[in-house]
Amino acid sequence: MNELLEKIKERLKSSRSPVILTGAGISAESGVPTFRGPGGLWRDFKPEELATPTAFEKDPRLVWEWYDWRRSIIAGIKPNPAHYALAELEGRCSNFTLITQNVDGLHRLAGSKKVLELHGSIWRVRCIECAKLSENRDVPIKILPLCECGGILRPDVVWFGEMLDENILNQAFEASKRADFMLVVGTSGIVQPAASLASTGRRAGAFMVEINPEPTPLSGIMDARFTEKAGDVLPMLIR
Ligand code: BJW
Ligand code: ZN
Repeated sequence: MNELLEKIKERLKSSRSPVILTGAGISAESGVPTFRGPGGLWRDFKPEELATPTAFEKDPRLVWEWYDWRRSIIAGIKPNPAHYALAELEGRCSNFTLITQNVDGLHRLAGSKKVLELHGSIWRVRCIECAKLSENRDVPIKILPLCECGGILRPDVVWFGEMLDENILNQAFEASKRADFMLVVGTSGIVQPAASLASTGRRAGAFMVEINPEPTPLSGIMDARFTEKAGDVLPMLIR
């Protein structure tokens, strides 16, 4: 890995507008289950069966039980060296953009100030009647959680078939269009529109690097790949 590492370090150092896109794999070493890897299933459900508005309409308790399980795991863990490395990088680069698909809040906890959270936050809830947003860190959460207006609260995350926050998504695409270096960390690269940020970076001419032990549909557009874990590669990359 050493020769490759030195080359990528130079690229990163000379980059004027680096963009980092992260997925569940960056939090795996902290103990957060990924969606599609081993241990990614909860009671035999696929995320595609739970992370949808239809699933919530049909059985909000079931969906909340899944989120409550995930919240209880996340509440008890800490960011790992990969999160801390990215927080440190932000402090050193002026034009740095961190985009995450994760809802766990670990980037912020590690000290990252500017994070584009594409899929929302597991620590925010939203009323399905009056749309009021609030922070909620109760673990366990009272199922079903209700709003002051009597409406059911849902996790303020983006489910399949739902639109991403337009403002956040625009910022992510704008940064990817300007990127001269793009690092894609710990994502299976199958969920849209997040995955297309990588193709946008590629088209912009960015130097593309992937950190993922497994090959992904995005591997083909990479200039370089690390097959080691994010927590091993990232601290060395920024050192
Ligand atoms: C490590 C590691 C270590 C492990 N180090 N790496 C066909 C074409 C285009 C689009 C679509 C389509 N069919 C359907 C769609 C739309 C759909 C979509 O993309 N579906 C695909 C499954 C095909 N997308 C949407 O619906 C999106 N909205 C949208 O498109 O709106 C417009 C629209 C509206 C109406 C109709 C049509 C269009 C919304 C997507 C929302 C995704 N939401 C979730 C849940 C969020 C809340 C929550 O967390 O509960 O987001 S699903 C889940 O997947 C979550 C994740 O953010 C997301 C991505 O997963 P990620 O991060 O990649 O994790 P994994 O587990 O998949 O991968 C982990 C990786 O880490 C693996 O590769 C490991 O190898 C690696 N790894 N350890 C480094 N130590
Ligand atoms: Zn309400």
